[in-house]
Amino acid sequence: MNGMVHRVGGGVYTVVLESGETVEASLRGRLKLEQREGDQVVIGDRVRVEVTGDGAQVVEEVLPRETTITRSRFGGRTVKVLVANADRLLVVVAASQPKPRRDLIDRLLVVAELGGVVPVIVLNKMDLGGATEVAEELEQVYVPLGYEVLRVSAQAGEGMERLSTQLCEGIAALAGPSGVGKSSLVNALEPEHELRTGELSRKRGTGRHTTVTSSLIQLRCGGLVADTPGFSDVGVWGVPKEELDRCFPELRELQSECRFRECSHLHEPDCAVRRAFDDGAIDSGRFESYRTLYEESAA
Ligand SMILES: Nc1nc2c(ncn2[C@@H]2O[C@H](COP(=O)(O)OP(=O)(O)OP(=O)(O)O)[C@@H](O)[C@H]2O)c(=O)[nH]1
Ligand SMILES: [Mg+2]
Ligand SMILES: [Zn+2]
Repeated sequence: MNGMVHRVGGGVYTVVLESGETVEASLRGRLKLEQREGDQVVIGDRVRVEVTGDGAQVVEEVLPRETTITRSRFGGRTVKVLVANADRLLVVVAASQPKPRRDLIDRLLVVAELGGVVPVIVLNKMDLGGATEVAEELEQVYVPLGYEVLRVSAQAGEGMERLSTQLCEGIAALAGPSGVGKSSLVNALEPEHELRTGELSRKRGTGRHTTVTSSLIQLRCGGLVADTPGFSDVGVWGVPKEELDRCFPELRELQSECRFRECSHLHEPDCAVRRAFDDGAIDSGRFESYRTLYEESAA
């Protein structure tokens, strides 16, 4: 019978079957081998589970993934799928404590674009001082690109209505640095899940990696949400350089007007992107993110 992996840990795969039943399964030998080679079975994977002669549940097959959310560590040379088949990636940042990092937002937006997942920027901790200015700055940059920016506060309960439209349908994954309130947002929406939330480090104002494993949480409102451990090193290892511009909406729409088809938009003549940049039509932080990722990505 087919089902979806909701939790992975210690070689045990918790699978919710189409019948609604939850089973704990192990992997078939062949899949274990692939696992060792780096292609892991992850939460959100649709799998076929069979019962063996002695009554054990075994994952026999992983069905093709529709979307992926990957993580490649900054500077690292491996790519790991974090969540399969997600519909949305909620890029969660805090208005402050910790302050949002534009470069990290851009990296996560690229991860979403690459994996075929719709990104939504969630700005939490709107209850803190100075939050409105931070929100306006982010909205000014990202809304014209077609990205939604949700202002929320897990603490004050602000924006929960709009957050629920993102979380209560299909599969959504929460990603962002430690301490921005990813787990707190799920608790604010449905307290019964009692996700562990953490204190911020007083010295650095950063989170302390309270969530350590990812799992899919079945929300009462109907959606599935993947709460992932916070991370702030997102690389794009494995992304061919010439595919990077299609991950930036403002570059994507101009690239066909460049003289060269494989224009890097960094030094070629007659480049529509550079022209737009010089005219002030492309945000400099965004262009900087593109340049940095271009230099980092595979040849
Ligand atoms: N002021 C304020 N604090 C919040 C808000 N949401 C979360 N926090 C606090 O931020 C801290 C971190 O919250 P978590 O929910 O554990 O953060 P996380 O993003 O899940 O962190 P990791 O699991 O480490 O990745 C906790 O002390 C929360 O109480 C908010 O809307 N406003
Ligand atoms: Mg957490
Ligand atoms: Zn160009």
